[in-house]
Amino acid sequence: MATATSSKAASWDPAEVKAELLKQYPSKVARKRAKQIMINEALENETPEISANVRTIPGIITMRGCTYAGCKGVIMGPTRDIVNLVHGPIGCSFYAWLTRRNQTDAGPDGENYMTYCFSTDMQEQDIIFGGEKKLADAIQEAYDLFHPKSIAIFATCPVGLIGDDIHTVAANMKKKLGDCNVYAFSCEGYKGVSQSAGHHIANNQVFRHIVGENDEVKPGKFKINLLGEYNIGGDGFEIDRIFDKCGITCISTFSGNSTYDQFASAHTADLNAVMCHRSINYVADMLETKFGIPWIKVNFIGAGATAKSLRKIAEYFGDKELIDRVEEVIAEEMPEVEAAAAEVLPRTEGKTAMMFVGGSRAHHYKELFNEMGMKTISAGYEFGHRDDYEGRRVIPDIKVDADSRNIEEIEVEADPTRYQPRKSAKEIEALEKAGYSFKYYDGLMPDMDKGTMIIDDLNQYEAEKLVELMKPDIFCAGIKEKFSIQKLGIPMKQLHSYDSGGPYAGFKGAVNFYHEIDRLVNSKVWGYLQAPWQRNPQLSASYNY
Ligand code: CFM
Repeated sequence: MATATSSKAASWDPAEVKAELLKQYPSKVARKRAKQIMINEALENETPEISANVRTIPGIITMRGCTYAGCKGVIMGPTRDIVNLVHGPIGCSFYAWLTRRNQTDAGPDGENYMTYCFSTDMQEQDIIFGGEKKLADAIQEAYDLFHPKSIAIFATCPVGLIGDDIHTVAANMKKKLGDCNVYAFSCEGYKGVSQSAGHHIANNQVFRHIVGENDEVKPGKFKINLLGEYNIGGDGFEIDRIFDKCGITCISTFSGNSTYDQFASAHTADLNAVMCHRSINYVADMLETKFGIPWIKVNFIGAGATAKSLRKIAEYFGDKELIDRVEEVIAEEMPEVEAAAAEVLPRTEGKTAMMFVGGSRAHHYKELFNEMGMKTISAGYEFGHRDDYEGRRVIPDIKVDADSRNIEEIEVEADPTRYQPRKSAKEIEALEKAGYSFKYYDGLMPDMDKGTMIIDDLNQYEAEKLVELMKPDIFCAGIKEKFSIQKLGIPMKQLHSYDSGGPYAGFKGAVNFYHEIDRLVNSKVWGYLQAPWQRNPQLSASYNY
C-alpha cells in the first residue's frame, strides 16, 4: 500500500520503510527492534502489541535520558521552594541546571531556589571513603544559608555503586534540623531503562514524605489537582489563566510552578486531572486509593482538546453554574484561535509531521497538528510503556521484567481518617453511563491513522533514515536530534524545551503554535540547505598499480 504524503515527497510503503530501517542491524538486534517498530493498524479495540520500556541495545545512540533525569529534572525540578541537592559529581548537577525551561513564578514569598545548583560535588576520595559525611555537611550548609522548608536529596550513579545510605542521612538530618522535611531519592541514573523509572521513584517519595502533610482546607468551590503539567515554556501559566477564568481552583500542580505546600495539600482536592499519564499516573492512583479522589485523563495541548478537557472537568462537578461558565470561556477564547487556524490553513494543510518525544507529547501534539490540517505520519515515545501506546486495558498483560521489578511499588491503603470518596458509586456509574471514563487513558495508537509508523525508543540512525525515506515537512524531537535533522534540510521543532518558544498549551498556546509551525514548514531556507557532501559527492579512489 503506498501512502501519499506532501507534494515534495514521493510515496512510501510502511513495510518497506520498516525493512529499510532494520536492514542495517545484525539479525539479533533487528529481531528486537522489529518489535518496537509498528505499522499502525488503526483498529479500535485491538492494536498490535508493541515492545516498550525495555533496555536500549548497547551501541545504539538512543534519544533517552537517565533515571536521575526523570526524578530530579522532571518531577522534582519544577518545584521552587524545595532545595534540590544532588549527591554526586558536579556534571550531573550542571547538566540538570535550568535546561528544561520549566518556568516558575517566585510567588509573594519570593522563596525560589530554582536558579541555584546544589551539589555535594563528589571527588575521587569520596568515592573511595564514602560520601555520607559530605552529604550531611551539605544539607546543613544549605539549611544554614536558606532555611528552606524542605530539602530533597538525589542519588547519582556513583552513590548507588559505593552504597552511601542517603535515606539514613536524610532521616538523621530531618531530626536534627527539626523544621525542615528532608528525604532522599534512590534515583541513580542506571536504576531503570530510562527516565520513566525516575518518575516512579519520585512519585513514591513525594507521596510518602509530602502529600497529606497539610490538612488545612483551602478556599474554592471546584477544587482539582493538575497532574503531569510541568510549565515548560509557560504552558502551566496559560492553563492557570483558563482555570481562573472558569472558576476552577487548582490546589496543586505536579509539578509545574509548584510549591512544597501544594504537594502537601493535594489530598484536599476533589478531582485529579491527569495530563501526562506516563510521568504521574502513580500519584493519581495513590491519591485515589488513600484519599478517595478519582482521576480523569485530560489534555490541554490543542484548542479543541482544551475545550474538551474543560467540559469534562465541569461535567464531573455537575454544577450548572460551572458548566455555563466553561461554555462562556470557550466561546470567548475560540474566535481568536479559529481566526489563526483559518489564516495558516491554506499553507499548512496536507503537510506532514513526525514526533518523537518522551512519554506523552507525541500523542498530545497530534491534536495541534490536526487543527492545522497536518498529518502525523510517524510518532513514538522515548520511554512510554505499552499502556501509553495501546491504552490502559493492556496493563494486566504487561510482563514485569527484572528492570521494572527493580523499581519499588509502594503499598497504599485507605487513610483511616481522611479517606472520603468524592463521588458515590452511584454517581460514578451515572457519569460512566453518560460516556465518562475514570482512571483511563486510550494511548497513542488508536489515534494514529492506519499505515502510519509507530516507533518506540527511536535512535539517531533510524531518525535520519526515516527522514530520508518519508520526507516529512517537520520533525519534532529534542536538542540531540535538532541539528542532525536540520542538516538533512528538514525543519526540526523541539517539543521538549520548545526551542525558545511557548506556551503552546490552552487557547493562546494554540495560536502561538500555529504561527510558529506555519513559519517553519513554509520557510524557503530549508531548500537552500545542502551539506557539503550533498553538493560534492564523496570522493572515491582506486589503487593505481
Ligand atoms: Fe510527561 Fe513531560 Fe513527556 Fe515526561 Fe520528559 Fe518533558 Fe517529554 Mo522532555 S513529563 S513524559 S520525562 S510530558 S521532559 S515535560 S518533554 S521527555 S514527552
